[in-house]
Amino acid sequence: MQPISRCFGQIVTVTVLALAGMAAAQALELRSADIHPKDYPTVKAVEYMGDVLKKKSDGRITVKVFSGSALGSEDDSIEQVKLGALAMARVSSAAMHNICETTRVPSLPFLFRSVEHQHKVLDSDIGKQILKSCEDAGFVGLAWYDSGARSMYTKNKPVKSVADVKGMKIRVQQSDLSVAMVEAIGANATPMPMGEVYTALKTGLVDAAENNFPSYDSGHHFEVAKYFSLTEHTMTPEILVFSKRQWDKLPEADQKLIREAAQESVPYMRKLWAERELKSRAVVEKGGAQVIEPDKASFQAVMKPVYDRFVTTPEMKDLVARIQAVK
Ligand code: GTR
Repeated sequence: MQPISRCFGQIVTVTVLALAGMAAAQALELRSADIHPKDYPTVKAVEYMGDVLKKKSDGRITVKVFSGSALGSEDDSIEQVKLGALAMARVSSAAMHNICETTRVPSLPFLFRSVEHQHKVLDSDIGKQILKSCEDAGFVGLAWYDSGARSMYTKNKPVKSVADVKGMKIRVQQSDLSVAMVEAIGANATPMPMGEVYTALKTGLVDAAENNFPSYDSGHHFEVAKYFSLTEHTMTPEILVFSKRQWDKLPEADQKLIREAAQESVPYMRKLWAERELKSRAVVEKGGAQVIEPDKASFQAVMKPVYDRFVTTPEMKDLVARIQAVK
């Protein structure tokens, strides 16, 4: 028989170990992927969300962002999120187009009249409905982030109207809608991940690409395609998605904290975004890019086939009508 004192010591040790084990089990590190570099507004916004979450959970829940494509392309990280191997991914909502179809709506060409219009829509029930629509596909939509407007940039000649892009090979995001937009303007679409665009432009695999000023800058695309034509043909927002597989294992209280923290990062992101757009425009112009004011109406005039092809279900039609009605 063990002396009583030794027995007691063992009980204390076991209890301490058990408590430590419980604390460790509750500590939660959420891993998130982003293709953009560390200083990009999307990366900073998710890190900010992590700071908020850490505070709200007394240090228990943290976020680690893997930036700069450390976990692969956007399609790779979406796959990981779906499988539950990764908690979150910040991607362009275009990367979700073929996964949950209502995410196509905010990308429809010339749908938003302004940034204010877009913010109003995404902050409303419409934005929430679209975020929610990805759950059946395995993704909890947490937040919309800004991405400004996307414009065409070309290597060999400036684009002043839609006639100038006829027959051009244009890189697009890997989405049917992005392909359709380029077909509508009479050009040939080449879908590929963002990480391949610089080389594709440089080697002449494509004649053009389209994006916002910050990506045109951070991807160094301005060095190989210097004519930036302000077509502003789509305002595809960024989206932050959470793995439904991981989500369903979390206590409701934690789900609530995560949602709140994601929402709190939105105004912060918008501020960073507005600053970054101006900064990137200055950087690319200094680096030799020529910014052109094209005939935007000529692009808008040919987009009807895109609406006809993608706005087909009653839900899609209703969403578009409600967005257009937002003042
Ligand atoms: C950027 C967006 C990225 C990525 C990229 C692209 O504006 O932030 O998530 O989708 O465009 O064109 O692939």
